[in-house]
Amino acid sequence: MPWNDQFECMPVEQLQELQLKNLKETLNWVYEKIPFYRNKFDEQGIQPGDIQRLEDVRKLPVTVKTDLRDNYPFGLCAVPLEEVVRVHASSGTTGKPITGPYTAEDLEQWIECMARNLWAAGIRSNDIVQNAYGHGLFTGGLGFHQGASRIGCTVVPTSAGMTERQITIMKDFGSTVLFCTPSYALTIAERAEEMNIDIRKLPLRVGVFGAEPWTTAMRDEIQERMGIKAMEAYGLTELCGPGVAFDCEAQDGLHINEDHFLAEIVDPATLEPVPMGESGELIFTSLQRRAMPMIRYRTKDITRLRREKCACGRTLIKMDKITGRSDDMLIISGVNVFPSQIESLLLDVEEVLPQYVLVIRKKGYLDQLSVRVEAKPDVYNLGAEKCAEVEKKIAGHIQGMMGINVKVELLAPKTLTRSEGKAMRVIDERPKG
Ligand code: DLL
Repeated sequence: MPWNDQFECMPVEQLQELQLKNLKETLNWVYEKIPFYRNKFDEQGIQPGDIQRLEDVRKLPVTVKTDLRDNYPFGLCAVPLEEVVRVHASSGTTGKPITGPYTAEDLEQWIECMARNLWAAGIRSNDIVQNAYGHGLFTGGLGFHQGASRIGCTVVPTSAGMTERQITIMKDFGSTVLFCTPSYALTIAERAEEMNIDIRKLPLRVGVFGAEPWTTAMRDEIQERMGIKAMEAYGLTELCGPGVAFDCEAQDGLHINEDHFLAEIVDPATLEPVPMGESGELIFTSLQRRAMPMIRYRTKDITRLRREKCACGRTLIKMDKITGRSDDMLIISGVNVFPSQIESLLLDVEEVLPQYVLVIRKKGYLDQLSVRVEAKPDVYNLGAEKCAEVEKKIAGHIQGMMGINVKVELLAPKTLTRSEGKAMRVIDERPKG
């Protein structure tokens, strides 16, 4: 049974009616309260009243990250700060952070979305949950904390980092659930092996991972090494944080909390809608938020939507695992390449560890990709000849599967920095500008 079957299992037609009602209210709200949206709508000659069907949302202008940066910190906030009870922020890699202000009601909705997510992962009030997402401005720590508290779990807010202590606490407290990024889960698994602690023998039984792209191969690896079920959370600061979409026991796509977020998929180049089931960029419109609703926000995340009956009984639309971000897409010898495709292939190679980075350089006019991946210790110890053989095998595998030539460099185990949060998988050494 879902956390909230009224909304999670609502007949689709009824759900869409609700979405339309909330969309209209949100558009009136932003038009009245936020000059940025009013001006943009006016420029396009569009009024909230022109939106009469859900599809009409396509008539509205899109919003992008730079709009948030340009209006930093509170230019897109619809309410006076005295009605704001929390502000989160995401640093991003460049420039000013973007902010996420919440009214008390927004916070309440976020907690509801997170409770649905964690409940779907099978988490109940008797669980001891170790929350190793970064606590602070990042939405992961507090988002998961509040959701688990709502269910009534025993929450242990370890935050990210101090990996040995994470493992000691996991063992001493008997944690049954772990929250962190998938890359940090691997770091924890590796450190535990070095400490001679077999996580598979501990009470830990489920993890809820997210905040960065990860493949199903990575999911299998974590499940296997930790002896747990690896469930997923998806979200972004701009919309609330985690809790936008989540997977259920079927582990076959992520249900979007559609009563809160209206999803579209467009072609990132033309912004035209793609047919249902085809891949493109995910765009979201907030349907219930008050402090900072987003209208047609371009996530840059690439996925596809599926409206289908799910074994779990939820009617909420599903999205596939994110395959990458449109700004992460590399074009190598004319082939579009997402880091996640390389990850899937690397995780199939038994001689290497799931620790890798991709380095892009410019050679003449062409982009060149190097794959740096750590060898397993016993393979590395066999010497240079063996390593060269494995490098050749991986390069051949990538050539065969993706049709691109890459340079593969096998590294000594433990060469790459271990992740405690969002892993850095791509190093772009191409000249800027
Ligand atoms: O990462 C919120 C979050 C926290 C989600 C904890 C899940 C768990 P931001 O820091 O604003 O928010 O980053 C948002 O991270 O646009 C995606 O590119 C990526 N991302 C988040 N979840 C997933 C996921 C949080 N499950 C950006 N799979 C998003 C792939 C994800 N990418």
